[in-house]
Amino acid sequence: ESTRKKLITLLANAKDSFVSGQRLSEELHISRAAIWKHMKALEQEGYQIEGVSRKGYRIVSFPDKMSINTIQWDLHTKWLGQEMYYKNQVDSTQTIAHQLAREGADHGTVVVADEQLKGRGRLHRPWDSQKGKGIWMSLILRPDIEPQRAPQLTLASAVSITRMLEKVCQAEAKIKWPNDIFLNDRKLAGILTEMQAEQDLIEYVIIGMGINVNQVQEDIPLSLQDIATSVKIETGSSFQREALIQDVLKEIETVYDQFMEEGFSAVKPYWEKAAYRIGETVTVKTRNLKWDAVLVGIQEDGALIVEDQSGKREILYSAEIDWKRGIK
Ligand code: BTX
Repeated sequence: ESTRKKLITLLANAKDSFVSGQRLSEELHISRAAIWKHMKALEQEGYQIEGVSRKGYRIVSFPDKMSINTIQWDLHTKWLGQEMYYKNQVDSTQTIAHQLAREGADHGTVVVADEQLKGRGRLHRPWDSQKGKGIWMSLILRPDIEPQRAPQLTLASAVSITRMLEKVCQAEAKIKWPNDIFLNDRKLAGILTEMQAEQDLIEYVIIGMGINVNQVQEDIPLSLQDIATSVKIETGSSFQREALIQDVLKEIETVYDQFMEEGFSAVKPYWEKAAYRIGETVTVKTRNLKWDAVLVGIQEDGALIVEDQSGKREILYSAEIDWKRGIK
């Protein structure tokens, strides 16, 4: 498995040039016959490989379908996603991640699916997870922090997603507290953080993220036509989902490490830079109440600060924000 990964890395790094069989065999410490067998296996996986005698091998095209190989060959993380599960079709990557975590999966384990049949958001709301179009992924984390700080990981992950979108897609996305990513006023991505904890100890946290990537307008379900969007719809370009996954995992790892070392205050400025509708009046909904208030920002611990017409400030740890356009 790791030889396969090294092989793909060598070939992928050479781009369009050929890599000689001799060089592959020296670097991987395997025979020429073994290399040939690996090439056949890669072709089975959907890689198109050209082999020319005396020149060597090169990758002509990567598989359309995502695979662990194509995600991991250019993944430059230290711990996040080094252990990875890829599934064609699942009910929800969250469910699989919970199961793996219960069975003892390592901190940093990642579950990716091409399609979810029962993708879910908060409060059991459904998350549309069409086959082949988006990133449907769950991360297993085992942070040594108090359980009440887990929501800060949602904010940190949101920051990471906006950074990836800016770098890779040149798209300036905004974060709607606490867990949504918006692009041009429509929902592009969502984060679902779930936790297993006992008193003061986090056993594990699952960060689920759904990012709409290559949907065109007709792919968006009727009920979401006015509220959802994709990178493709907004930028006009398609993106290889693997590349986005590689980058977002790298961003999350960087932000997470900083968060663990320096606390949430290290993440807060980045969050503020990407925050949506700060200073504007929105409708705030809690379990029993609904009122208009100005979004002031977040506290040092990530809680939301809102201010009503009389100037009275309130700190919210769990709430929904809405605005007149009727989003959500
Ligand atoms: P949320 O509760 O904030 O948002 C859910 C709401 O968003 C839905 O009620 C609907 O209005 C809208 N919605 C549904 N699907 C989409 C979509 N594809 N794009 C835009 N808007 C949509 C947000 O919850 C958190 C979603 C996390 C999804 C990931 S995917 C990987 C992992 N597995 C899983 O089952 N959930 C997470």
